[in-house]
Amino acid sequence: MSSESDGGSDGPTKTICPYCGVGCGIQIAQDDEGEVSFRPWGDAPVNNGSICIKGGAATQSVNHEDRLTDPLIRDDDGELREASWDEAYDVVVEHMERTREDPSAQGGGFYGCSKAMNEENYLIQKLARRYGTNSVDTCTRMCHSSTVYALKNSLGEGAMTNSMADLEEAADVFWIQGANPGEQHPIANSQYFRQAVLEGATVIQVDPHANKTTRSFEITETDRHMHLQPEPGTDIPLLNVVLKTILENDWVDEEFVAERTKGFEDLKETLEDFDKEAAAEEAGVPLEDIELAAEKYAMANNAAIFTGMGMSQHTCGVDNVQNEINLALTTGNLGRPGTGVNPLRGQNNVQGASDVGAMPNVLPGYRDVSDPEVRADVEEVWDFEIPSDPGLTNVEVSHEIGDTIHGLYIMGENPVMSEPDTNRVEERLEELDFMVVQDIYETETAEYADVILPATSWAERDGTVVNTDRRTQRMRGVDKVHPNTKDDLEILCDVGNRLFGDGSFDFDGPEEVFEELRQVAPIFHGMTYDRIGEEGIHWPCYEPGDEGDAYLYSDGFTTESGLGRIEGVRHQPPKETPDEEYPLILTTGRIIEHYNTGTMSRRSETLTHVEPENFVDVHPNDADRYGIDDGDYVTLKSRRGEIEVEARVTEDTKEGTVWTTPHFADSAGNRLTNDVLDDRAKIPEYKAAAVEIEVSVTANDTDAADAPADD
Ligand SMILES: Nc1nc2c(c(=O)[nH]1)N[C@H]1C(S)=C(S)[C@@H](COP(=O)(O)OP(=O)(O)OC[C@H]3O[C@@H](n4cnc5c(=O)[nH]c(N)nc54)[C@H](O)[C@@H]3O)O[C@H]1N2
Ligand SMILES: Nc1nc2c(c(=O)[nH]1)N[C@H]1C(S)=C(S)[C@@H](COP(=O)(O)OP(=O)(O)OC[C@H]3O[C@@H](n4cnc5c(=O)[nH]c(N)nc54)[C@H](O)[C@@H]3O)O[C@H]1N2
Ligand code: SF4
Ligand SMILES: [Mo]
Repeated sequence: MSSESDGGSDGPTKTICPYCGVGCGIQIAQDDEGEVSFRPWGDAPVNNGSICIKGGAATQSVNHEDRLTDPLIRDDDGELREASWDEAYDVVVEHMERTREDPSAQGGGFYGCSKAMNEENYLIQKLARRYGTNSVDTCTRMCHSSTVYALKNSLGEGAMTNSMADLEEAADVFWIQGANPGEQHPIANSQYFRQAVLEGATVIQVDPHANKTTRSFEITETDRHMHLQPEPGTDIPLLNVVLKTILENDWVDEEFVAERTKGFEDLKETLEDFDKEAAAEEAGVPLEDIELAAEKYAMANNAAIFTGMGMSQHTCGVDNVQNEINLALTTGNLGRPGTGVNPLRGQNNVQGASDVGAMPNVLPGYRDVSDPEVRADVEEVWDFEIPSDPGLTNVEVSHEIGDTIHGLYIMGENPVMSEPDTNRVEERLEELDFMVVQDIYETETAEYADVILPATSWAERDGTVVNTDRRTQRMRGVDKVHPNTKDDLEILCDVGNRLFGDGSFDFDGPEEVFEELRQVAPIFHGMTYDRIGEEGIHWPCYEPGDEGDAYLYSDGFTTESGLGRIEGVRHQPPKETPDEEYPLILTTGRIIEHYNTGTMSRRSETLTHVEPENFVDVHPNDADRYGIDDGDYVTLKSRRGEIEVEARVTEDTKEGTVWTTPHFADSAGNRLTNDVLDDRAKIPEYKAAAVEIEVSVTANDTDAADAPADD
């Protein structure tokens, strides 16, 4: 099913960068040996030919010698051996049938892949539902599920309210809280936001850690911009100070609040006895700085909020984002160009994977699976009964292993590194009866798999993806690098046909799958492959003439009442806060060179050359306190595990807060993180855990030049 027609050595092929949700267009070429290389795409719609370090290096991991080339089966002795596809499928089907019949089981869990195409995520959710469960999910759960919950609940749609281009044109304040676009969405930052800033826009960054966003706008070097550095997990008190300052100074947009919102009285009540001084102290930010930031936001003609993992990945993630919504609604900063509450989406297709229904509570197009009318509508097309109870989220599935979950089908996720509390995840995976991993490499998770199915990579196949501002774009592939790999789409159809044999998975290529998606998901109904073309189309696109909306809510919100919902929220500290034994707060974040669990970026020569290993940022005062010099190796220990990493002594981080990344296998931040969830969105608290720190190898030690021993 790889696109022989589009690829080969006939010339570069236009596709989309496989890393982040900005959705930059790139070209790829292939030589006679099958090696794939990068070419710029000069007039690509999102990026006009610009590219960040990851986009330019993306093909390196495609050619890497670690690529899976053939199906692998684990024998009884625990060893993996190569097998034919038929043999591998037989094992998969036999186990899946057995698990389904187990009366104590919920039927197993399915993980979709935010690196795979819309069509493939559509198929895995259809496979799960045909199999008898709604327990299908993707990494969106660990990412922006809390943001989506709050946005959907209070405004109507779970996506960015505005698009990058209209923000560039119209916003005069960018309020960036818990997001680092300078590293995580570099082209959005350099191409769109930077342009606006050059033309006079102000940036207010709220982040415990200084980073490339801070530096790219020279935030600390002018009076125009501000960097507020709160302690992790204190965003609610900080934003409540902002909101109370706005109320006290009559900076509320009364007309907007009266006509387009509800719940303002509730906010007023919440803030009535609220003590601004105490809250600012709790956040560790001078009160006058927060007040000044509030004034800058409230005085803007158009102010846009950007929200990221620093807000979403807390047990109070939904409330964190609700408070940002409160800020936008109270000041009338919604429903116009240059405004809104904007989650820059993470992976190249995390938006699309959710849009096409790889979520436990919704069918394609965000249609409620528990609504009998919705199910009946989709059943007309699918011709099988859809289970009515919402399924488990991926982290809940993981928690249920050994109890009600006995089998996992993982298409392109790496939970051993990406879920919180790695040591427990590994113990649970040992308890599974059966796990199939479908990936492009033998990942840390694949070490626990019974069957490993080798997929083609993004560069070798066709399909569509949705970027952060809802632009649906086509990806096109070159020839397979390894002949015995298969597209995710083909694998899912083969498994579906073998399991059910009823025609539900008879598709001849991605366009046929997309045609079915259009029938069941109204937001895609007006799109076809031809219309998407090279420019892409934003959803919602209900009818063939629709161009999609550049920004949402110009006339009203899509909540039931048509009003935007304001709701006062109160501080809920992280579930684990520092104490005598574990005196520091650890938070985790990303760096520009590496990507999530690093399976791809660690297999890129360029990226590993720039950043070969993990590190922890420690404030100079903490370094003094614990006797740490820059370059020492330190042991970071939480109640759940420990890692050894290089210490970087820097004022980038706040005193009392240490900062590391989730990217490196031997020292991944998730050995330490706390596996507690937001009640509603079920997102883990990746951004706050209590730790202690101790020098293990000093920089002066001659051994220190080498990587640390694993003791
Ligand atoms: N280079 C690169 N780009 C990526 C990725 C990658 O791994 N590498 N991953 C992609 C994915 S999947 C996603 S979801 C996005 C994520 O993009 P971002 O949302 O930018 O991700 P993070 O770096 O995890 O977190 C953002 C910031 O939150 C800050 N933070 C930590 N705790 C708190 C807190 O309590 N409050 C506040 N206000 N801030 C806090 C961190 O210091 C960090 O600077 O990036 C995507 N793009
Ligand atoms: N401590 C901490 N942990 C975090 C976070 C954090 O900020 N801090 N962030 C969380 C967030 S936002 C996210 S999104 C998750 C990410 O969690 P994961 O989704 O588990 O991590 P990735 O590394 O993106 O995994 C993608 C997998 O897909 C495989 N893959 C790539 N292309 C293909 C393909 O075409 N087909 C198939 N079948 N497989 C493919 C890759 O090899 C890799 O194994 O991590 C979460 N974990
Ligand atoms: S900004 Fe994102 S999509 Fe664009 S090249 Fe960089 S990683 Fe790829
Ligand atoms: Mo993410």
